[in-house]
Amino acid sequence: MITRKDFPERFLFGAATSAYQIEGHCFGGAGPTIWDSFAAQPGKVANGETGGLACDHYHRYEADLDLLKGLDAYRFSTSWARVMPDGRAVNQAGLDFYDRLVDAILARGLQPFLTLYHWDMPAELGTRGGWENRDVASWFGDFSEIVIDRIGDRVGSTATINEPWCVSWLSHFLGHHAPGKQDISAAARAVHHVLLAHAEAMERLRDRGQQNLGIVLNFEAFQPATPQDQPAAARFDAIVNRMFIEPLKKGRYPKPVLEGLTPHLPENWQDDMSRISAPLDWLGVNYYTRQTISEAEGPWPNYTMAQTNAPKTQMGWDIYPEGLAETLQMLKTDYVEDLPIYITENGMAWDDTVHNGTVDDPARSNYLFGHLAQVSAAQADGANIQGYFYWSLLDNYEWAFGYEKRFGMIHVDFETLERVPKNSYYAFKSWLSGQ
Ligand code: IFM
Repeated sequence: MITRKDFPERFLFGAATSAYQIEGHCFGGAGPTIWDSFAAQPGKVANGETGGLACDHYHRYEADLDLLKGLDAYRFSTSWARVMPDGRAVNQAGLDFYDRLVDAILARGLQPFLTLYHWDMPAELGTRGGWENRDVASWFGDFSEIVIDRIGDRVGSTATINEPWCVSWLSHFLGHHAPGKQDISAAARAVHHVLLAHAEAMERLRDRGQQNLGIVLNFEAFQPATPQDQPAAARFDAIVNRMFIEPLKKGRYPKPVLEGLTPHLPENWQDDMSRISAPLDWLGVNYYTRQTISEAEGPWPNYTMAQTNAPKTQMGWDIYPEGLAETLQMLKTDYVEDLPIYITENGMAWDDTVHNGTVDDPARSNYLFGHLAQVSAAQADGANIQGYFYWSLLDNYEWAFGYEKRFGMIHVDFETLERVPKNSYYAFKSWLSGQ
């Protein structure tokens, strides 16, 4: 088994969360988000649950951050609807919260890794077209400036947007996330506008002298179910893995993406590509699983996911650690060369239960150390990886799955809000301390 010593001394180990998933959105003057609107529609979210109370981290953040002692860094996000409840006016109490939070992170010797947007768009902006409206770039630019003006002096690193694929494709084409559309034109516009909003925020933050700016993308390993399914697998790869990194690093959409999206992209989209491909200081990589792809009937992109016999998480996702090294190798070769990479999310959900004050979750420890071994292998192959964040610190609101899926290293009882560190948490901490 690998040890802490297999990683460079300055390599950062941390845990990640996001605002809407843990804070409790009914506190502190936060406005409704697109997720509140989505959850109010019957059948969209398990039990119609929202992030209204979540883990009550808004009130319990000091004790939650204590649990991170022994790690190097903490990745968190700022809720757009907490800072700008109606998308326009600023809620000072929201900024005050993030001000206190950053100080509390630093007080524990942790490096704060900020993600500006992790899916909590104000509902009011959603009614004005959300990510389909080109104006979202300036709305997001305003929000980014307001946050950075308040806490930018103390965050070591800033990501603009978490998982553009989820913000656009999963939410506007597949319909699984807010706003729940299944419309290729809406999806194409959202894809492009997420990138444009990223570009706008990068420009505004650079103008303010903010350093260490990046973006967080999700990637999935993949294989064709049979050799005949290779073209379908290539379409999957283009949409899931390359639709954002290629514009960001090469200023163009992948060809298989254009085959489907060209008629639906906003007019004159080409004119935005030089802004979108402005340099990044680092890239965040979120990796969880591998998909097995088959051809499907129907219109582009006509692929489907096949079932496999691989071991699975509570989400039903295949456990395939090697895919992380494969992804990192692909990124290095095809896109980023030496650009610093952080693994900004990696983790698994399991149906964890507390027995006599203990949560025994060997599957999660195996998942964690299995993936860390792949990070180490990718480093040995020359990938410039500078840190790893486990997803997630706490069990939390898993979006359309409500509170049923448990990704945390810390168990949360959603009735009493009691926290119980799982055995994987103790395993990670003792591994970090070299024991
Ligand atoms: O919980 C999510 C997170 O918000 C974004 N990345 C994937 C995680 C697990 O589904």
